[in-house]
Amino acid sequence: MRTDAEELIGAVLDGDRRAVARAISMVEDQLPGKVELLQGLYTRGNHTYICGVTGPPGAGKSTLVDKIAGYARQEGKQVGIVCVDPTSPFSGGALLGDRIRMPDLSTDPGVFIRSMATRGSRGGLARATREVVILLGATGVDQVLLETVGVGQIELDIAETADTTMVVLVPESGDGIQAMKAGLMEIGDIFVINKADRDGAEGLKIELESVLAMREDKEWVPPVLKTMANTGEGTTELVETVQEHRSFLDRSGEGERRRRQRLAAYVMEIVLETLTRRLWRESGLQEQLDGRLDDVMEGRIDPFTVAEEILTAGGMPASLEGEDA
Ligand SMILES: Nc1nc2c(ncn2[C@@H]2O[C@H](COP(=O)(O)OP(=O)(O)O)[C@@H](O)[C@H]2O)c(=O)[nH]1
Ligand SMILES: [Mg+2]
Repeated sequence: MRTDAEELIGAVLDGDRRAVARAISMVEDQLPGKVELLQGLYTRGNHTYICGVTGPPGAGKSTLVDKIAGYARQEGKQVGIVCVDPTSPFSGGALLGDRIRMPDLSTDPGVFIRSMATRGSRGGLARATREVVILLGATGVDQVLLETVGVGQIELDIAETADTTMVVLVPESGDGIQAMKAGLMEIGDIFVINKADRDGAEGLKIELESVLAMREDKEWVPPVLKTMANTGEGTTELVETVQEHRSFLDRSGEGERRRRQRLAAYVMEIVLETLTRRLWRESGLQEQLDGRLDDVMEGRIDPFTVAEEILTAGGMPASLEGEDA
């Protein structure tokens, strides 16, 4: 007899929309059975190509994603779209907004769109996003487009889930400088200057290109393209460039290298998270820490000694120095 989880896995693999929605809720709400579900789906979703689209709020990321997905649909390919916008002040607001801006796509059965709610811890958001991407990948889509706001470290962590990272900027005074500060120059494989109808697009292009020329990766020099997402101008070239990068990742081995690194980090994260949870919640060490905190506060004992006590109580070597552990 098939279990509930097996049934759900089967339905998600078939691309059954209601099953996909249910599976996503399981992942987002951390419901029981989530792990079994992801285990079943992982081997199918493993190699789905992920294109990240990141940049400041209002740069035109959603409009571009809509266009890119539209091209894939013209070729008869299915697409997954995941939008993460932690700067959105209303829970659920991002979904509505994207629905409004993606009127064709939200009713197209070949497109799976999901906006991530900003519930829970921000680290939890990165984790949930990664898992939703795995889920959508498993439905048999050709690619997953992952929109993130490139503003902080958590957002950069999410962006690292992608195979190709597209950085979207607009010609506004200081936008290039902001991008450099936010670490976007290091992570971008393709740079897009959107709203190229505005003044300063060419200047920003030259500025970006001079910074990118200093990057070490010689095999792929990130191109800088100009687009007007709302009219579609330049988006054909952009889609071609994304395709070129996708081919480059395959043929150079760079895609495999990135995936390997990502998966190692992912497994380590799962182990660490589980260990941490067990240690604090299930082994009574939280009480141990709480009981010692006053002493640390008042300078009667140092944090290192308390950490050693906790490790000993948890049955681990107490030494805080690395080598002999
Ligand atoms: N003038 C101009 N407006 C654009 C262009 N691309 C997008 N927009 C508009 O910019 C606003 C923000 O776009 P959106 O895709 O939601 O940005 P996001 O926050 O990066 O996802 C919307 O009103 C778009 O219609 C463009 O190339 N030129
Ligand atoms: Mg958006």
